[in-house]
Amino acid sequence: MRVLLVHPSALMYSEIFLRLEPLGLERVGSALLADGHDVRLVDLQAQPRADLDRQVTDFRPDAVGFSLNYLANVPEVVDLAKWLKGVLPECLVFAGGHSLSFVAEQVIGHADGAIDVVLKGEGETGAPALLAALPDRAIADVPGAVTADGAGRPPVMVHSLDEHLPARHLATRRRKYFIGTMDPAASIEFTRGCPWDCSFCSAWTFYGRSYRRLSPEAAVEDMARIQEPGVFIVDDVAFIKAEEGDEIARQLERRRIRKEYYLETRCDVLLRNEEVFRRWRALGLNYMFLGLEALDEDGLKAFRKRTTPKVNNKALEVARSMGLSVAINIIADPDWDEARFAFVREWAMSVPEIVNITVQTPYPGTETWMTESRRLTTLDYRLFDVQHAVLPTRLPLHRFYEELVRTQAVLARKHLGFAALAKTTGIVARQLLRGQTNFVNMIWKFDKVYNADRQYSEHLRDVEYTLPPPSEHVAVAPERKALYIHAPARRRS
Ligand code: B12
Ligand code: SF4
Repeated sequence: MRVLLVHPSALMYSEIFLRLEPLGLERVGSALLADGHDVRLVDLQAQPRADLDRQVTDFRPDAVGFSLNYLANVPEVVDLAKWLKGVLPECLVFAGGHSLSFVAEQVIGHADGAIDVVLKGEGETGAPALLAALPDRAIADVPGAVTADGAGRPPVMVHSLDEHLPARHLATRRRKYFIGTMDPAASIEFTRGCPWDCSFCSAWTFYGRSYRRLSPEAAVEDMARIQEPGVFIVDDVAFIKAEEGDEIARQLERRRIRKEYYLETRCDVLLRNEEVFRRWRALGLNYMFLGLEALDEDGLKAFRKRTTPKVNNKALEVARSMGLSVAINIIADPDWDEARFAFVREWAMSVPEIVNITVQTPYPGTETWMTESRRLTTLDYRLFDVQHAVLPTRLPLHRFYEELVRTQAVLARKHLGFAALAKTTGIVARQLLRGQTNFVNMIWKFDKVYNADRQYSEHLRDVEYTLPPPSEHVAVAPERKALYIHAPARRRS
Protein backbone atom coordinates (compact mmCIF):
# COMPACT_ATOMS: atom_id res chain seq x y z
CA MET A 1 0.00 0.00 0.00
CA ARG A 2 1.20 3.57 -0.64
CA VAL A 3 1.33 5.38 2.71
CA LEU A 4 2.10 9.05 3.27
CA LEU A 5 3.02 10.16 6.82
CA VAL A 6 2.64 13.83 7.71
CA HIS A 7 4.05 15.85 10.63
CA PRO A 8 2.32 19.24 11.16
CA SER A 9 4.21 22.52 11.25
CA ALA A 10 6.25 23.68 14.23
CA LEU A 11 4.95 26.25 16.65
CA MET A 12 7.01 29.40 16.18
CA TYR A 13 7.70 29.52 19.88
CA SER A 14 9.62 26.26 19.91
CA GLU A 15 11.25 26.91 16.54
CA ILE A 16 13.31 29.70 18.03
CA PHE A 17 15.43 27.27 19.96
CA LEU A 18 15.15 24.04 18.03
CA ARG A 19 13.56 22.03 15.28
CA LEU A 20 13.73 18.27 15.69
CA GLU A 21 13.21 15.35 13.38
CA PRO A 22 9.83 13.56 13.62
CA LEU A 23 11.18 10.54 15.47
CA GLY A 24 7.76 9.05 16.25
CA LEU A 25 6.73 9.06 12.58
CA GLU A 26 10.11 7.64 11.56
CA ARG A 27 9.47 4.70 13.89
CA VAL A 28 5.91 4.24 12.64
CA GLY A 29 7.31 4.45 9.09
CA SER A 30 9.90 1.81 9.93
CA ALA A 31 7.16 -0.60 11.11
CA LEU A 32 5.16 0.02 7.91
CA LEU A 33 8.22 -0.53 5.71
CA ALA A 34 8.81 -3.84 7.50
CA ASP A 35 5.30 -4.88 6.43
CA GLY A 36 6.17 -4.15 2.81
CA HIS A 37 4.36 -0.83 2.40
CA ASP A 38 5.67 1.97 0.21
CA VAL A 39 6.15 4.84 2.68
CA ARG A 40 6.87 8.55 2.25
CA LEU A 41 7.00 11.34 4.82
CA VAL A 42 6.35 15.08 4.67
CA ASP A 43 7.51 17.10 7.66
CA LEU A 44 5.82 20.51 7.61
CA GLN A 45 8.24 21.70 10.29
CA ALA A 46 10.93 21.58 7.64
CA GLN A 47 9.10 21.51 4.31
CA PRO A 48 6.70 23.93 2.61
CA ARG A 49 3.03 23.05 2.20
CA ALA A 50 3.64 22.72 -1.55
CA ASP A 51 5.61 19.53 -0.85
CA LEU A 52 2.51 17.97 0.70
CA ASP A 53 0.37 18.99 -2.28
CA ARG A 54 2.96 17.47 -4.62
CA GLN A 55 3.13 14.16 -2.75
CA VAL A 56 -0.65 13.88 -2.72
CA THR A 57 -0.87 14.51 -6.47
CA ASP A 58 2.17 12.49 -7.61
CA PHE A 59 2.32 9.65 -5.06
CA ARG A 60 -1.47 9.31 -4.75
CA PRO A 61 -1.35 7.58 -1.34
CA ASP A 62 -3.85 4.88 -0.36
CA ALA A 63 -3.50 5.97 3.25
CA VAL A 64 -2.31 9.16 4.97
CA GLY A 65 -1.27 9.18 8.64
CA PHE A 66 -0.94 12.42 10.61
CA SER A 67 1.15 12.79 13.75
CA LEU A 68 -0.44 14.83 16.53
CA ASN A 69 1.87 14.97 19.51
CA TYR A 70 0.81 18.52 20.35
CA LEU A 71 -2.64 19.89 21.12
CA ALA A 72 -1.79 23.20 19.50
CA ASN A 73 -1.54 21.43 16.13
CA VAL A 74 -5.05 19.91 16.29
CA PRO A 75 -6.82 22.60 14.18
CA GLU A 76 -4.10 22.45 11.51
CA VAL A 77 -4.35 18.67 11.20
CA VAL A 78 -8.16 18.62 11.19
CA ASP A 79 -8.17 21.19 8.37
CA LEU A 80 -5.52 19.27 6.42
CA ALA A 81 -7.57 16.06 6.78
CA LYS A 82 -10.68 17.84 5.48
CA TRP A 83 -8.74 19.15 2.49
CA LEU A 84 -7.27 15.71 1.82
CA LYS A 85 -10.62 13.92 1.86
CA GLY A 86 -11.83 16.44 -0.70
CA VAL A 87 -8.89 15.71 -3.00
CA LEU A 88 -8.64 11.94 -2.44
CA PRO A 89 -12.02 10.75 -1.14
CA GLU A 90 -11.01 7.05 -1.26
CA CYS A 91 -7.85 7.55 0.80
CA LEU A 92 -7.83 6.22 4.38
CA VAL A 93 -7.01 9.07 6.75
CA PHE A 94 -5.67 8.14 10.16
CA ALA A 95 -3.89 9.97 12.95
CA GLY A 96 -1.99 9.17 16.13
CA GLY A 97 0.38 10.66 18.67
CA HIS A 98 0.81 11.67 22.28
CA SER A 99 -1.74 14.44 22.85
CA LEU A 100 -4.22 13.10 20.33
CA SER A 101 -4.49 9.89 22.35
CA PHE A 102 -6.07 11.88 25.20
CA VAL A 103 -8.66 13.68 23.02
CA ALA A 104 -9.26 11.06 20.31
CA GLU A 105 -13.06 11.05 20.37
CA GLN A 106 -13.30 14.85 20.22
CA VAL A 107 -10.91 15.11 17.27
CA ILE A 108 -12.86 12.46 15.36
CA GLY A 109 -15.87 14.72 15.98
CA HIS A 110 -14.10 17.89 14.78
CA ALA A 111 -12.99 16.14 11.59
CA ASP A 112 -16.58 15.27 10.73
CA GLY A 113 -15.70 12.16 8.71
CA ALA A 114 -12.39 13.47 7.35
CA ILE A 115 -10.34 11.38 9.83
CA ASP A 116 -11.45 7.76 9.53
CA VAL A 117 -9.64 6.53 12.59
CA VAL A 118 -7.44 7.70 15.44
CA LEU A 119 -4.93 5.23 16.78
CA LYS A 120 -4.22 5.76 20.45
CA GLY A 121 -0.86 4.84 21.93
CA GLU A 122 2.27 3.56 20.23
CA GLY A 123 2.08 3.64 16.44
CA GLU A 124 4.58 0.83 15.73
CA THR A 125 1.84 -1.65 16.63
CA GLY A 126 -1.29 0.27 15.65
CA ALA A 127 -0.40 1.49 12.15
CA PRO A 128 0.60 -1.88 10.59
CA ALA A 129 -2.43 -3.55 12.24
CA LEU A 130 -4.70 -0.87 10.78
CA LEU A 131 -3.48 -1.35 7.22
CA ALA A 132 -3.68 -5.13 7.61
CA ALA A 133 -7.31 -4.79 8.74
CA LEU A 134 -8.28 -2.54 5.85
CA PRO A 135 -9.17 -5.18 3.22
CA ASP A 136 -11.65 -6.78 5.67
CA ARG A 137 -12.97 -3.38 6.75
CA ALA A 138 -12.17 -4.41 10.33
CA ILE A 139 -10.74 -1.05 11.33
CA ALA A 140 -12.72 -0.75 14.55
CA ASP A 141 -11.15 -4.00 15.84
CA VAL A 142 -7.60 -2.68 15.63
CA PRO A 143 -6.08 -2.20 19.12
CA GLY A 144 -6.15 1.49 20.06
CA ALA A 145 -8.60 2.41 17.27
CA VAL A 146 -11.18 5.13 17.83
CA THR A 147 -13.69 5.73 15.03
CA ALA A 148 -16.94 7.64 14.71
CA ASP A 149 -18.54 4.53 16.27
CA GLY A 150 -16.45 4.93 19.42
CA ALA A 151 -13.38 3.35 21.01
CA GLY A 152 -12.56 -0.32 20.56
CA ARG A 153 -9.83 -2.41 22.14
CA PRO A 154 -7.03 -0.79 24.18
CA PRO A 155 -3.72 -0.07 22.40
CA VAL A 156 -0.86 -2.55 22.51
CA MET A 157 2.73 -1.70 23.37
CA VAL A 158 5.45 -2.64 20.93
CA HIS A 159 6.96 -5.98 21.94
CA SER A 160 10.52 -4.67 22.10
CA LEU A 161 11.86 -1.17 21.48
CA ASP A 162 14.74 -2.77 19.55
CA GLU A 163 12.24 -3.42 16.76
CA HIS A 164 11.65 -0.72 14.18
CA LEU A 165 14.62 1.58 14.66
CA PRO A 166 13.70 4.95 13.12
CA ALA A 167 13.66 5.06 9.30
CA ARG A 168 15.57 8.33 9.25
CA HIS A 169 15.91 8.40 5.48
CA LEU A 170 12.17 9.18 5.30
CA ALA A 171 12.78 12.70 6.68
CA THR A 172 14.45 14.16 3.63
CA ARG A 173 15.30 17.69 4.87
CA ARG A 174 17.75 16.54 7.49
CA ARG A 175 19.84 19.73 7.49
CA LYS A 176 16.84 21.63 8.85
CA TYR A 177 16.99 19.91 12.24
CA PHE A 178 18.95 21.66 14.96
CA ILE A 179 19.01 22.48 18.65
CA GLY A 180 20.78 25.65 19.73
CA THR A 181 24.31 25.59 18.41
CA MET A 182 24.07 21.88 17.55
CA ASP A 183 23.21 22.48 13.92
CA PRO A 184 22.45 20.08 12.29
CA ALA A 185 21.29 17.59 14.92
CA ALA A 186 19.51 14.23 14.90
CA SER A 187 17.36 12.74 17.69
CA ILE A 188 17.62 9.36 19.37
CA GLU A 189 15.58 7.42 21.91
CA PHE A 190 17.23 5.11 24.48
CA THR A 191 14.28 4.65 26.84
CA ARG A 192 10.54 5.22 26.85
CA GLY A 193 8.30 6.30 29.74
CA CYS A 194 9.00 7.70 33.16
CA PRO A 195 8.70 6.10 36.62
CA TRP A 196 7.90 9.44 38.33
CA ASP A 197 4.41 10.93 38.39
CA CYS A 198 4.55 14.72 38.33
CA SER A 199 1.06 16.18 38.45
CA PHE A 200 1.43 18.45 35.40
CA CYS A 201 2.98 15.85 33.08
CA SER A 202 1.51 13.25 30.74
CA ALA A 203 4.75 11.42 29.92
CA TRP A 204 3.96 8.85 32.61
CA THR A 205 0.21 8.56 32.02
CA PHE A 206 0.67 7.84 28.30
CA TYR A 207 2.83 4.80 29.02
CA GLY A 208 0.93 3.63 32.13
CA ARG A 209 3.87 4.69 34.30
CA SER A 210 6.04 2.04 32.67
CA TYR A 211 9.71 2.48 31.86
CA ARG A 212 11.30 0.50 29.03
CA ARG A 213 14.61 0.67 27.21
CA LEU A 214 16.33 -0.35 24.04
CA SER A 215 19.13 -2.87 24.47
CA PRO A 216 22.53 -1.13 24.48
CA GLU A 217 23.35 -2.98 21.22
CA ALA A 218 20.26 -1.58 19.44
CA ALA A 219 20.84 1.90 20.89
CA VAL A 220 24.42 1.93 19.64
CA GLU A 221 23.41 0.48 16.26
CA ASP A 222 20.90 3.32 15.90
CA MET A 223 23.57 5.86 16.86
CA ALA A 224 25.97 4.40 14.32
CA ARG A 225 23.40 5.07 11.57
CA ILE A 226 23.21 8.78 12.43
CA GLN A 227 25.12 11.00 10.03
CA GLU A 228 24.70 14.29 11.94
CA PRO A 229 27.43 15.49 14.32
CA GLY A 230 24.93 16.51 17.03
CA VAL A 231 22.43 14.21 18.77
CA PHE A 232 19.48 15.12 21.01
CA ILE A 233 18.60 12.25 23.36
CA VAL A 234 14.80 12.56 23.65
CA ASP A 235 14.37 10.42 26.80
CA ASP A 236 12.29 12.24 29.40
CA VAL A 237 14.85 11.41 32.08
CA ALA A 238 18.20 10.25 30.77
CA PHE A 239 20.26 7.60 32.55
CA ILE A 240 17.86 6.72 35.36
CA LYS A 241 19.74 3.43 35.62
CA ALA A 242 23.46 4.03 35.78
CA GLU A 243 24.43 0.63 34.35
CA GLU A 244 22.42 1.25 31.16
CA GLY A 245 24.01 4.62 30.44
CA ASP A 246 27.39 3.09 31.23
CA GLU A 247 26.99 0.17 28.86
CA ILE A 248 25.89 2.37 25.96
CA ALA A 249 28.88 4.63 26.64
CA ARG A 250 31.23 1.63 26.74
CA GLN A 251 29.99 0.36 23.38
CA LEU A 252 30.16 3.83 21.81
CA GLU A 253 33.74 4.14 23.02
CA ARG A 254 34.59 0.70 21.64
CA ARG A 255 33.10 1.56 18.25
CA ARG A 256 34.78 5.00 18.38
CA ILE A 257 31.49 6.80 17.73
CA ARG A 258 31.90 10.46 18.69
CA LYS A 259 29.11 13.01 18.64
CA GLU A 260 28.04 16.10 20.50
CA TYR A 261 25.10 15.34 22.84
CA TYR A 262 22.17 17.16 24.43
CA LEU A 263 20.00 15.39 27.01
CA GLU A 264 17.32 15.98 29.63
CA THR A 265 17.37 14.56 33.12
CA ARG A 266 16.26 15.10 36.69
CA CYS A 267 18.39 16.76 39.36
CA ASP A 268 18.25 13.77 41.71
CA VAL A 269 19.24 11.38 38.90
CA LEU A 270 22.23 13.56 38.05
CA LEU A 271 23.37 13.46 41.68
CA ARG A 272 22.81 9.72 42.03
CA ASN A 273 24.52 8.78 38.76
CA GLU A 274 27.13 11.51 38.56
CA GLU A 275 29.82 9.13 37.29
CA VAL A 276 27.77 8.12 34.24
CA PHE A 277 27.19 11.74 33.31
CA ARG A 278 30.92 12.42 33.68
CA ARG A 279 31.65 9.50 31.36
CA TRP A 280 29.21 10.93 28.80
CA ARG A 281 30.79 14.35 29.23
CA ALA A 282 34.06 12.84 28.04
CA LEU A 283 32.16 11.25 25.13
CA GLY A 284 30.78 14.62 23.93
CA LEU A 285 27.90 15.54 26.23
CA ASN A 286 27.86 19.35 26.14
CA TYR A 287 24.29 20.38 26.93
CA MET A 288 21.88 19.31 29.62
CA PHE A 289 18.30 20.32 30.31
CA LEU A 290 17.17 20.08 33.94
CA GLY A 291 13.46 20.47 34.71
CA LEU A 292 13.58 22.48 37.92
CA GLU A 293 9.99 23.74 37.48
CA ALA A 294 9.81 25.62 40.81
CA LEU A 295 12.28 27.42 43.07
CA ASP A 296 10.59 26.78 46.40
CA GLU A 297 9.55 23.75 48.42
CA ASP A 298 5.81 24.47 48.12
CA GLY A 299 5.95 24.77 44.34
CA LEU A 300 7.87 21.48 44.02
CA LYS A 301 5.34 19.77 46.27
CA ALA A 302 2.41 21.11 44.26
CA PHE A 303 3.95 19.62 41.08
CA ARG A 304 4.78 16.41 42.96
CA LYS A 305 8.35 16.69 41.66
CA ARG A 306 9.62 14.54 44.55
CA THR A 307 12.73 16.63 44.94
CA THR A 308 13.83 19.60 47.05
CA PRO A 309 15.45 23.00 46.38
CA LYS A 310 18.57 21.66 48.14
CA VAL A 311 18.88 18.70 45.75
CA ASN A 312 18.26 20.99 42.78
CA ASN A 313 20.94 23.46 43.84
CA LYS A 314 23.43 20.68 44.48
CA ALA A 315 22.70 19.26 41.01
CA LEU A 316 23.34 22.65 39.41
CA GLU A 317 26.70 22.78 41.19
CA VAL A 318 27.62 19.32 39.92
CA ALA A 319 26.60 20.21 36.36
CA ARG A 320 28.66 23.41 36.56
CA SER A 321 31.65 21.49 37.84
CA MET A 322 31.46 19.33 34.72
CA GLY A 323 31.59 22.41 32.50
CA LEU A 324 28.25 21.62 30.88
CA SER A 325 25.93 24.20 29.33
CA VAL A 326 22.83 23.77 31.43
CA ALA A 327 19.31 24.93 30.58
CA ILE A 328 16.64 24.90 33.26
CA ASN A 329 12.91 25.37 33.07
CA ILE A 330 10.72 27.32 35.47
CA ILE A 331 6.94 27.15 35.23
CA ALA A 332 5.25 30.55 35.53
CA ASP A 333 1.95 30.43 37.37
CA PRO A 334 -0.67 32.71 35.78
CA ASP A 335 -1.16 33.96 39.32
CA TRP A 336 2.28 35.63 39.29
CA ASP A 337 2.34 39.39 39.80
CA GLU A 338 5.04 41.95 38.90
CA ALA A 339 6.96 41.28 42.10
CA ARG A 340 7.13 37.54 41.45
CA PHE A 341 8.34 38.07 37.86
CA ALA A 342 10.96 40.51 39.15
CA PHE A 343 12.14 37.97 41.73
CA VAL A 344 12.48 35.25 39.09
CA ARG A 345 14.33 37.63 36.73
CA GLU A 346 16.75 38.53 39.48
CA TRP A 347 17.33 34.90 40.41
CA ALA A 348 17.75 33.86 36.79
CA MET A 349 20.33 36.58 36.17
CA SER A 350 22.27 35.48 39.22
CA VAL A 351 22.85 31.94 37.97
CA PRO A 352 25.00 31.01 35.00
CA GLU A 353 22.44 28.60 33.52
CA ILE A 354 20.14 29.26 30.57
CA VAL A 355 16.73 29.82 32.17
CA ASN A 356 13.60 29.05 30.20
CA ILE A 357 10.13 30.06 31.34
CA THR A 358 6.94 28.28 30.33
CA VAL A 359 3.39 29.04 31.44
CA GLN A 360 1.56 26.56 33.64
CA THR A 361 -0.90 24.75 31.36
CA PRO A 362 -3.18 21.90 32.39
CA TYR A 363 -3.17 19.26 29.64
CA PRO A 364 -5.69 16.48 29.10
CA GLY A 365 -4.07 13.30 30.39
CA THR A 366 -2.49 15.01 33.38
CA GLU A 367 -3.69 15.11 36.94
CA THR A 368 -3.80 18.90 36.93
CA TRP A 369 -6.32 18.78 34.08
CA MET A 370 -8.74 17.24 36.59
CA THR A 371 -7.67 18.91 39.83
CA GLU A 372 -6.94 22.48 38.73
CA SER A 373 -9.88 24.25 40.25
CA ARG A 374 -9.37 27.54 38.42
CA ARG A 375 -11.62 27.71 35.39
CA LEU A 376 -9.91 27.60 32.01
CA THR A 377 -10.26 30.97 30.29
CA THR A 378 -10.06 29.43 26.81
CA LEU A 379 -10.55 26.06 25.13
CA ASP A 380 -8.72 27.08 21.94
CA TYR A 381 -6.29 24.20 21.17
CA ARG A 382 -3.80 26.66 19.64
CA LEU A 383 -3.22 28.36 22.99
CA PHE A 384 -2.26 25.14 24.78
CA ASP A 385 1.42 25.49 23.96
CA VAL A 386 2.87 26.55 27.35
CA GLN A 387 3.47 30.05 25.97
CA HIS A 388 -0.08 31.31 26.54
CA ALA A 389 -2.10 31.68 29.75
CA VAL A 390 -5.14 29.44 29.64
CA LEU A 391 -5.92 29.96 33.34
CA PRO A 392 -7.02 33.30 34.83
CA THR A 393 -4.12 35.69 35.33
CA ARG A 394 -3.84 37.84 38.45
CA LEU A 395 -2.46 40.69 36.32
CA PRO A 396 -4.60 41.91 33.42
CA LEU A 397 -3.82 39.49 30.54
CA HIS A 398 -1.86 41.97 28.41
CA ARG A 399 0.16 43.05 31.44
CA PHE A 400 0.90 39.38 32.23
CA TYR A 401 2.31 38.93 28.73
CA GLU A 402 4.37 42.10 29.06
CA GLU A 403 5.96 40.73 32.21
CA LEU A 404 6.42 37.27 30.70
CA VAL A 405 8.00 38.59 27.51
CA ARG A 406 10.15 41.03 29.45
CA THR A 407 11.44 38.17 31.55
CA GLN A 408 11.99 35.92 28.55
CA ALA A 409 13.75 38.73 26.69
CA VAL A 410 16.07 39.49 29.60
CA LEU A 411 16.95 35.83 29.86
CA ALA A 412 17.35 35.39 26.12
CA ARG A 413 19.60 38.43 25.85
CA LYS A 414 21.72 36.94 28.59
CA HIS A 415 22.37 33.96 26.33
CA LEU A 416 21.69 35.06 22.80
CA GLY A 417 22.98 38.61 23.10
CA PHE A 418 26.29 40.02 21.96
CA ALA A 419 28.36 38.62 24.81
CA ALA A 420 27.03 35.15 24.13
CA LEU A 421 27.39 35.62 20.39
CA ALA A 422 31.03 36.54 20.87
CA LYS A 423 31.53 33.21 22.60
CA THR A 424 29.86 31.35 19.76
CA THR A 425 31.51 33.23 16.89
CA GLY A 426 33.71 30.26 16.02
CA ILE A 427 30.73 27.91 15.98
CA VAL A 428 28.68 30.30 13.84
CA ALA A 429 31.49 30.73 11.34
CA ARG A 430 31.92 26.96 10.99
CA GLN A 431 28.16 26.50 10.53
CA LEU A 432 27.94 29.18 7.87
CA LEU A 433 30.81 27.57 6.01
CA ARG A 434 28.81 24.33 5.98
CA GLY A 435 25.69 26.22 4.84
CA GLN A 436 23.95 25.67 8.22
CA THR A 437 21.95 28.78 9.08
CA ASN A 438 19.37 27.50 11.60
CA PHE A 439 21.23 28.71 14.69
CA VAL A 440 22.14 32.10 13.22
CA ASN A 441 18.55 32.73 12.11
CA MET A 442 17.34 31.88 15.58
CA ILE A 443 19.44 34.62 17.17
CA TRP A 444 17.71 37.32 15.17
CA LYS A 445 14.19 35.90 15.26
CA PHE A 446 13.57 36.29 18.97
CA ASP A 447 11.98 39.74 19.17
CA LYS A 448 9.61 39.01 16.31
CA VAL A 449 8.26 35.90 17.99
CA TYR A 450 8.15 36.83 21.65
CA ASN A 451 5.93 39.82 21.65
CA ALA A 452 3.24 40.71 24.22
CA ASP A 453 0.87 42.26 21.66
CA ARG A 454 1.08 39.23 19.48
CA GLN A 455 0.56 36.77 22.31
CA TYR A 456 -2.39 38.77 23.60
CA SER A 457 -3.99 39.12 20.16
CA GLU A 458 -3.80 35.36 19.66
CA HIS A 459 -6.55 35.10 22.28
CA LEU A 460 -8.83 37.21 20.09
CA ARG A 461 -8.82 34.98 16.99
CA ASP A 462 -11.95 33.16 15.82
CA VAL A 463 -12.04 29.68 17.28
CA GLU A 464 -13.34 26.83 15.17
CA TYR A 465 -12.35 23.81 17.24
CA THR A 466 -12.41 23.74 21.03
CA LEU A 467 -11.01 21.34 23.58
CA PRO A 468 -13.49 19.34 25.61
CA PRO A 469 -13.69 20.98 29.04
CA PRO A 470 -12.61 18.80 31.97
CA SER A 471 -15.77 16.85 32.81
CA GLU A 472 -15.60 17.84 36.44
CA HIS A 473 -13.09 19.28 38.82
CA VAL A 474 -12.07 17.04 41.66
CA ALA A 475 -10.23 18.03 44.80
CA VAL A 476 -8.48 14.67 45.06
CA ALA A 477 -6.47 13.27 42.16
CA PRO A 478 -8.45 10.75 40.06
CA GLU A 479 -7.58 7.09 40.08
CA ARG A 480 -4.41 6.77 38.04
CA LYS A 481 -5.68 4.05 35.77
CA ALA A 482 -8.31 6.46 34.48
CA LEU A 483 -5.52 8.63 33.01
CA TYR A 484 -3.51 5.87 31.32
CA ILE A 485 -3.38 5.33 27.57
CA HIS A 486 -1.36 2.12 27.80
CA ALA A 487 -1.97 -0.28 30.66
CA PRO A 488 1.05 -0.54 32.98
CA ALA A 489 3.56 -2.95 31.41
CA ARG A 490 3.75 -5.35 34.35
CA ARG A 491 0.03 -6.07 34.26
CA ARG A 492 0.05 -7.17 30.65
CA SER A 493 0.18 -10.89 29.98
C1 B12 B 1 11.19 15.51 21.68
C2 B12 B 1 10.01 16.26 22.27
C3 B12 B 1 9.73 17.49 21.73
C4 B12 B 1 10.39 18.06 20.52
C5 B12 B 1 9.53 17.78 19.27
C6 B12 B 1 10.16 16.82 18.32
C7 B12 B 1 9.22 16.47 17.17
N1 B12 B 1 9.34 17.16 16.09
O1 B12 B 1 8.37 15.61 17.30
C8 B12 B 1 10.37 19.56 20.87
C9 B12 B 1 11.55 19.83 21.76
C10 B12 B 1 10.35 20.50 19.68
C11 B12 B 1 9.12 19.62 21.71
C12 B12 B 1 8.40 20.75 21.88
C13 B12 B 1 7.30 20.85 22.68
N2 B12 B 1 6.84 19.89 23.51
CO1 B12 B 1 7.51 18.07 23.54
N3 B12 B 1 8.23 16.39 23.86
C14 B12 B 1 9.21 15.74 23.33
C15 B12 B 1 9.40 14.41 24.08
C16 B12 B 1 10.46 14.64 25.16
C17 B12 B 1 9.78 13.19 23.29
C18 B12 B 1 8.96 12.95 22.02
C19 B12 B 1 9.59 11.85 21.24
O2 B12 B 1 10.30 12.07 20.28
N4 B12 B 1 9.39 10.63 21.69
C20 B12 B 1 9.89 9.45 21.03
C21 B12 B 1 8.99 9.06 19.86
C22 B12 B 1 9.43 7.74 19.28
O3 B12 B 1 7.68 8.93 20.38
P1 B12 B 1 6.44 9.83 19.92
O4 B12 B 1 6.86 11.02 19.17
O5 B12 B 1 5.55 10.04 21.07
O6 B12 B 1 5.69 8.87 18.87
C23 B12 B 1 5.04 7.69 19.27
C24 B12 B 1 3.55 7.86 19.56
O7 B12 B 1 3.19 9.13 20.02
C25 B12 B 1 2.88 7.46 18.31
N5 B12 B 1 2.73 8.40 17.20
C26 B12 B 1 3.32 9.58 16.96
N6 B12 B 1 2.93 10.06 15.78
C27 B12 B 1 2.06 9.19 15.25
C28 B12 B 1 1.35 9.21 14.06
C29 B12 B 1 0.52 8.14 13.74
C30 B12 B 1 -0.22 8.16 12.45
C31 B12 B 1 0.38 7.06 14.65
C32 B12 B 1 -0.51 5.93 14.34
C33 B12 B 1 1.08 7.05 15.87
C34 B12 B 1 1.93 8.11 16.14
O8 B12 B 1 3.72 6.42 17.84
C35 B12 B 1 5.09 6.78 18.06
C36 B12 B 1 5.91 5.54 18.29
O9 B12 B 1 5.47 4.81 19.39
C37 B12 B 1 7.96 14.25 24.70
C38 B12 B 1 7.88 13.41 25.93
C39 B12 B 1 7.50 12.00 25.60
N7 B12 B 1 7.92 11.12 26.40
O10 B12 B 1 6.84 11.69 24.61
C40 B12 B 1 7.58 15.70 24.95
C41 B12 B 1 6.12 16.08 24.99
C42 B12 B 1 5.38 15.32 23.91
N8 B12 B 1 6.15 17.53 24.69
C43 B12 B 1 5.30 18.23 25.35
C44 B12 B 1 5.15 19.64 25.25
C45 B12 B 1 4.18 20.28 26.22
C46 B12 B 1 5.85 20.39 24.31
C47 B12 B 1 5.70 21.89 24.05
C48 B12 B 1 4.27 22.38 23.90
C49 B12 B 1 6.35 22.67 25.16
C50 B12 B 1 7.73 22.22 25.45
N9 B12 B 1 7.88 21.22 26.28
O11 B12 B 1 8.64 22.81 24.93
C51 B12 B 1 6.51 22.12 22.77
C52 B12 B 1 5.62 22.41 21.57
C53 B12 B 1 5.87 21.56 20.35
C54 B12 B 1 5.41 22.15 19.05
N10 B12 B 1 4.18 21.90 18.62
O12 B12 B 1 6.13 22.83 18.39
C55 B12 B 1 4.47 17.35 26.24
C56 B12 B 1 3.09 17.05 25.65
C57 B12 B 1 2.03 17.49 26.57
C58 B12 B 1 0.74 17.41 25.89
N11 B12 B 1 -0.14 16.59 26.41
O13 B12 B 1 0.52 18.08 24.89
C59 B12 B 1 5.38 16.08 26.38
C60 B12 B 1 4.62 14.78 26.68
C61 B12 B 1 6.39 16.39 27.49
C62 B12 B 1 5.83 16.37 28.87
N12 B12 B 1 6.56 15.75 29.74
O14 B12 B 1 4.81 16.91 29.21
N13 B12 B 1 8.87 18.40 22.27
S1 SF4 C 1 8.08 15.92 34.52
FE1 SF4 C 1 9.80 14.60 34.08
S2 SF4 C 1 10.11 13.41 35.95
FE2 SF4 C 1 8.06 14.30 36.08
S3 SF4 C 1 6.73 12.66 35.27
FE3 SF4 C 1 7.21 14.06 33.57
S4 SF4 C 1 8.97 13.14 32.57
FE4 SF4 C 1 8.79 12.20 34.59
